Order: sequence, then structure tokens, then C-alpha cells
Amino acid sequence: MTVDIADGVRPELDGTALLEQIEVLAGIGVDHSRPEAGRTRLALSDQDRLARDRLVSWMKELELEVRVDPMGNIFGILAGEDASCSNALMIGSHIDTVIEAGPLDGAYGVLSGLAVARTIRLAGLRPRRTLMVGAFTNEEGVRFHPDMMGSLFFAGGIGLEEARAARGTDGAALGDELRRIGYAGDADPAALRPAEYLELHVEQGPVLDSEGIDIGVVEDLQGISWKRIVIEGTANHAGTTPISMRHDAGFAAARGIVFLRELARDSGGTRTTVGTVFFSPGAINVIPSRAEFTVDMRDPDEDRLSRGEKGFMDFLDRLEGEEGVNVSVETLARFQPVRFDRGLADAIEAVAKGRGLSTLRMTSGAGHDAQMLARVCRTAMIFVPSREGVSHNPAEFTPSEQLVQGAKVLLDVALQRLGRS
Ligand code: HGY
Ligand code: MN
Ligand code: MN
Repeated sequence: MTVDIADGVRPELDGTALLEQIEVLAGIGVDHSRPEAGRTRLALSDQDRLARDRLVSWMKELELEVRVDPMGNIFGILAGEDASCSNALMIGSHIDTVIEAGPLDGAYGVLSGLAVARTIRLAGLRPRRTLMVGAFTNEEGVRFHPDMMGSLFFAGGIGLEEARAARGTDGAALGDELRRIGYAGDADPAALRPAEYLELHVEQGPVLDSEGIDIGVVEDLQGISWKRIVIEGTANHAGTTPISMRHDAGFAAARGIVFLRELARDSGGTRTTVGTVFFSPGAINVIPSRAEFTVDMRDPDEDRLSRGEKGFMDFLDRLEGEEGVNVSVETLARFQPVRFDRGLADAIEAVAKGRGLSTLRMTSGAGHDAQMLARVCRTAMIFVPSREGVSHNPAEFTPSEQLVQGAKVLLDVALQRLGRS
């Protein structure tokens, strides 16, 4: 029997099964001696492999065909009457995490996709079009840069050899790690590209929660610029060296961090973050000879983002002369703002309203695999609220009923799309 929402076919999604799987996955990567530190599943780590193995086992329980591409992207396929992937609907996200992460970022979207497949399977339905559930490699980009690397490869935005050669912050080569954990697959990504992609995700920001809105209809996603800055100064004695004679890489870095905050404050929309800073040689009584820090700069407006990048580069030029240091800059990621598919966004909004839910059209502040899938197919995102906007933090939380509600909206949209030829 083919699925068609027009037939009044409305199988009910089992929220309990979804919540149970979220809890199981959330337990992978937890250091039980420090439960307050959440979970850490850096891309291609042993913890990531455990989560991948668990996801694959759940896909197989649902008799999905499991395919893995050369970047370790995992796909569970529920064939429709039209068994082609090129006309398929894919629902996806990621299961790698940042350091000391919450339970929902990424995992919620993948497991909700699995819940949609489970609902269709248990109802004995056969969709007209194929449903694919995807889990993309290295969405977070914490260990290997850039972020969204698996979906970028899937969308043809980075070559396999370049990706496999990426060096992690721990010095490991991405290709070696893919092989080590057994996820260097052979499926051709081009043959797996769908016609449409949906991603359900927690907002990770404060808007929906503070305004009491049930569902975010994500229309676009802001631009991202990641850079690594290395400042070379001169080590010297903390006690004997007059301030006027110092070439203090640490102080120069501190000036850069303050400049970035002031740039964001005065910009009207740019957000800047310095998430990592390292000083060398790292001794209390030695003026740092070297400082290394990363810059995460984001803006929904491409021109303003470019101006921010240039403003910071001009500042670094001045800094070299004023502090007598040498500055080098490496670009780690640069993605322009992305607009999602209007028709899919309209369908999400209509379904949510049909369920009596409040909705808000919004821009995603976070990066997502959807921004890469948008390069190759019609793509849209659904958000549910994050309690006090907290994410990339063990305290990340969304009430169960809101998680299940979001998954039911996803199911409704999916059934609509799958029921079409
Ligand atoms: O950085 C991001 O926005 C995403 O979590 N990778
Ligand atoms: Mn995410
Ligand atoms: Mn994230």
C-alpha cells in the first residue's frame, strides 16, 4: 500500500521509542567519572564509532538497506515504489559532538529520521518515493576542519583526497581514522543524492524558547568564517624585560580577542568567538613567544561578514607593527549564507499550524549539514526550542513533549512528500 497523506493515512509516531534511542545515544561518550561533563564523541573517535555501530544496528532492525560512502557518511534506505535515490526524500543530521556536549545536537535529527522510517515500517506502508536516513561525518569540525565536512563531500564541495588528508587537532589523518574505525565505505555519493532533504534540529539559540514558539521554520542559515591565527613574538624574562621592549605574543593575542568582541558589538549582526587559545612556552614567568587562537565569525549578511573579516585582517597588520610580532592566518572554513527551499518551508509551516502549533520563520545561527545538502537538492530545516538557548553544553535541554512534537511535524511533512510521485 502506498503512503499518501491525501488517503488520510496518518500512522502515529512512537515517541517513547524515539526518546529511548536519544537516551541510549546520549550515553555514548560519557565519562562516568565526570557525568556532569556530558558526552564527547569527536568525529572518527572510538566514541563516534560506538555511536555509528549502534545507529547501523538500529537501521538494520528496521530492515533499511545500509550504505556508507568514502567519507563515512551513513545512509539507511527504505525503498519506495520508485526505488531511485535521485527522487528520494532524505532526513538527516549528525551523531558526532563537540567536547562536553549535550544529548540532542545532531542525534535528535538522525533518530527522528529513524522514527519516521520506523513509523512507516510498523504501519506496513510502502511510500511512493524512497526514504533515506542520513548521518553525516564530522559535522562539528572540532577535531578535523572544516565543519560539515561529510556533507560538504557528499555535496561535491571537497574532494576525497583533500578530505582524507585533513589533519586533526591531535595530528591524526582523517583517512587513517576512517579506516581505523571501519567506516571508509565505497558507496558512490553521487548515486545517493536525494531530491529533497529535511533536517530536524534543536534551535541551539534563545529565540523559540524566549518567545514561547513551538516550531521554527528555518528559511536560511548564516555565513561562517573560521580562521587560525598564529602570533610569533619573543620569549623573555617576566621580571627583567621592560614593557617597552616586549614582543609579547600573548598580549597581542589578547588585543585580538578584544578587537573581535568590539567588532561584533559595533557590527549590528556579526558574531565572533575565540574558542581556543594556546600560549607557548606556557610558563608563569616567561613572556609568551607564540600564541595560537581560532576565530569563529558568523553573519547572515555576506557583505557584512566579508567586511568583518577584512577589518580583522587590517587590525592584525597594525598589530604586527605596534607589538613587533609576526602574524600568520590560516582559513579553516568559509561558507556563505544559505537560503532554504521556500516550498518545503511552506509545507513545514502548514503542517505545524495544522497541528495547532505556533511557528516562526527564522535564520539558523548554527551551521548544519542542511547548508551543504542545499547545494544539491531542495532542503529545509525544522527547529524545536532549546531551553534558555543553551547548546554545545551538557545542560542542553528540550522537554520530551517538544522533542516528540517536532518529530511528528517531521513525520507529517515526510508522509506528504513520500506520498507524491
Ligand atoms: O559550528 C556549528 O555551528 C555547528 O555546530 N557545527
Ligand atoms: Mn548540529
Ligand atoms: Mn553543533
